Amino acid sequence: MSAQELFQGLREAVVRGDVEQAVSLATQVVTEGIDALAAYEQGLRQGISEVGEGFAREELFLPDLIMAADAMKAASAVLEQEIRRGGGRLADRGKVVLGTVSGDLHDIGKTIVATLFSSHGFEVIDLGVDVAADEFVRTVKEEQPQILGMSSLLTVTAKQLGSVIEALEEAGLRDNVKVIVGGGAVTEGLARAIGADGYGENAELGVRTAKSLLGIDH
Ligand code: B1M
Repeated sequence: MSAQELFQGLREAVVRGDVEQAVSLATQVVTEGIDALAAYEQGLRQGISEVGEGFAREELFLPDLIMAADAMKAASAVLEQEIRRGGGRLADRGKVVLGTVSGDLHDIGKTIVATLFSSHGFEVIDLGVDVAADEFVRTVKEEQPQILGMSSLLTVTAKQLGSVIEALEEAGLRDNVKVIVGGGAVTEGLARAIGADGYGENAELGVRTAKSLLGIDH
């Protein structure tokens, strides 16, 4: 199977919510030495986006979303090992605290962002999902990361991003850390409006933005 056929197969497996097929194709990507990040973006991510669109059009329902997410997570776990593999050899680039904001339980995108940061040599503290502003602030105070990364997929929770930045300001910590935001509910304009330092349209661009803010070229 060519790389494109594998990507297409991954996309379809996510749409069908076929965990077994998704894992089998992801394993094939790894064993055949195909670019795992490309398989993630052009295969899995395309599939889950299609499912999201079907859900928005009310052609698909919550159980479809859950099955697709299960297939995506299972196959991602296989690809993530490969994406992370290069990272061990890199110099220590600094510390990143990551999480999905309060009220939001979506973790697939945030997890790939965590994987990519670690593959680029960063130490990652992943706080998970539904992270309250005071937990972000407490962790920034205790861990003193160079980067705070936040994800938001729901329009109703996007305002939390700005609340965390305000809470950092109130705690006198805002100048100690660069804040990067991303996720389906976030745009570059929103990032600018709430005073974030950077925005990642996808995981790769998020990490690239973080590195450029820290003055790391590549
Ligand atoms: Co929900 N969901 N969901 N969902 N879900 C969306 C987000 C939605 C757009 C679907 C739709 O209507 N089209 C919609 C939100 C509408 C809105 O607010 N605008 C929605 C809804 C409504 C809901 C519920 C309310 C449904 C309900 O219960 N009636 C509910 C909310 C639960 C909650 O959070 N409180 C809900 C639940 C779920 C599931 C649990 C079933 C499941 C999540 C499983 C999980 O994450 N463990 C789920 C899923 C799978 C989706 C869709 C289909 C896919 C999300 C995803 O994983 N995308 C989604 C539709 C869509 O996004 N098209 C949808 C793939 C992932 C790789 O992309 O997370 O965007 P993403 O991450 C990207 C970039 O954005 C970027 O990099 C990643 C990789 O390139 N990025 C960053 C992300 N974070 C970043 C941080 C950075 C930088 C880049 O720097 C720090």
